[in-house]
Amino acid sequence: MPEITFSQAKKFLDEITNEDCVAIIHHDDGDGFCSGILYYDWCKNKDAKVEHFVYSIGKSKLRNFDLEKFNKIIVCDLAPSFMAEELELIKNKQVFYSDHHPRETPLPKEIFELITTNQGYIPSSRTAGELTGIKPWLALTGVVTDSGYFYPENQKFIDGHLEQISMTLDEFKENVSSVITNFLVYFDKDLKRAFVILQKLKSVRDVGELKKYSEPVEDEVQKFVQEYEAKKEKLGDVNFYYFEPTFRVKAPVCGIIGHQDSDQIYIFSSPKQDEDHIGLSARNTSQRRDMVKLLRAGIEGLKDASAGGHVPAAGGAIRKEDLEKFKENIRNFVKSNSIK
Ligand SMILES: [Mn+2]
Repeated sequence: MPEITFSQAKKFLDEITNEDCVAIIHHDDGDGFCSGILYYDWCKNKDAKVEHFVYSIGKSKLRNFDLEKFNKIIVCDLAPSFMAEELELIKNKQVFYSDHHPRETPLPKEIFELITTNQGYIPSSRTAGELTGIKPWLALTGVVTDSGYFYPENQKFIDGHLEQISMTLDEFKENVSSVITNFLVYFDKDLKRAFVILQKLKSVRDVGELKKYSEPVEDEVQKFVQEYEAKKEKLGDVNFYYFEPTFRVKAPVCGIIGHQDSDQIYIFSSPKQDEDHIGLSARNTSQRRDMVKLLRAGIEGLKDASAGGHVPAAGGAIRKEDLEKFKENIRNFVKSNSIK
């Protein structure tokens, strides 16, 4: 029985009792944390034994989680393309799988799967909020951190939830969702602790307590955004920006600068956590250049390098010592492949 309906998912949750031992496995971003906490709270309210596991795509492995003692497992906000094979390991438990990413890979048929993609872009926290009814403000946080407001199918959900707490979307972004996004960046190396702190917040007013963590992260984002103009390097028509942040703020920095001018071509780069490599993010929203082709040209002939993604946004990595060669490759490529 693979696919289940909303009411069957609700039944799965309703049937959790104090005899159950439930593992919640959730993605490591805002939507993953918020949905994970809602299911965690649900199980606690049912007096079940419950533990959570943070799953980082590309890093975590299900076989490294000690899942032996659990009879029920809830997986949320994790794309099946990363998880399907691993789920074979737990298919003999009662697994409820809830996710909103495109389903290219079928899951083992034993797993109860609530599919929401046919309703549009429904972040996992919205589903968790609608199933559990717990902490509506946290469900809203997950939706907003996952940019759910770009999709009209979430309009009613968002407006209704904002009304409950008498906030506008902009106020909510500034005082709640971006605080929580930055708070998660602050605890990047200790996400278990982040879960404990976030789970304890009882109301949206308590989010202010997280500002002591989010502010240093926000300051760093602003610092690198401001330094961009002075520190960027022109490689032909490509704006190349290398920076070394303390916190993992590359994504928000790219996001802010990359949206300032959709016609510009950007390559952002900063050291990866392993310190031996440099991570690359290429952006050109107007798609004048193909960012995958650009990065692939950049890594040509470089050892231990990778590049991939989509035309407007691609990512990759090179060894630290190859940075100058990479830049030279980009210069040569754009010289011989000029665009209007
Ligand atoms: Mn996610």
